[in-house]
Amino acid sequence: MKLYYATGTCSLSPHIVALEAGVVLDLEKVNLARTPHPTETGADFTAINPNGYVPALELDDGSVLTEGAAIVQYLADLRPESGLVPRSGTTERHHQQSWLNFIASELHKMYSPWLFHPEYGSQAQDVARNMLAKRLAFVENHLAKSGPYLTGEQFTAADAYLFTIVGWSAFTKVDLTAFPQLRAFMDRVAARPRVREAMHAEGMKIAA
Ligand SMILES: N[C@@H](CCC(=O)N[C@@H](CS)C(=O)NCC(=O)O)C(=O)O
Repeated sequence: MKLYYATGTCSLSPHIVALEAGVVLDLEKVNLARTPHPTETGADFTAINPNGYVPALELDDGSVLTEGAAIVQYLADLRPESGLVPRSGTTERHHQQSWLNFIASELHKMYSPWLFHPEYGSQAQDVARNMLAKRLAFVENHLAKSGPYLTGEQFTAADAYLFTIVGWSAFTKVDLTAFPQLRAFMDRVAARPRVREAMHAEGMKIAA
């Protein structure tokens, strides 16, 4: 299996989940700075994912699975004993999917593309930051009541995704000062050995 990734982007989430699950992946880096995006072996990434975005997971049967929320569930389901996602068909699994969808649609797609492209203008970026402040306050309250992780005591795929996306806050000037539970969550996840390993493998800066 091969994960197509770009350093520090949303593909960090499946990278973390694979390491936490003990699933061995080949990695192929995609250069998002060039269009169309080439991979590090010189392949045209749009031939792998026509939408041109990471993450994409090439399965052993040669098919390609896209969309981060689906990829993390696929990887975690390969190792059910890891507890990274609850068993399929359970209410707990539906809560996990609810979080993954919330992170994808309410957080991920609010940070990106809006806050990564100054050409959208400060008005659009202010709207995105205001909306994120509301959504992050919701996460803050939830962690205060039901933490330390999103679904309680167990670290899951949703936590890997939340960590990855909220990790963009400093770069995108999203202020986390009002969210102490969320900041503690970020420190907690950042301290996990497999999370550090994934970040190191991607060449990201790791807090001491
Ligand atoms: N809907 C996709 C979005 C993935 C996405 O936004 N990927 C970004 C990096 S975080 C990307 O590759 N952007 C480059 C591009 O769209 O050309 C998912 O949830 O996996």
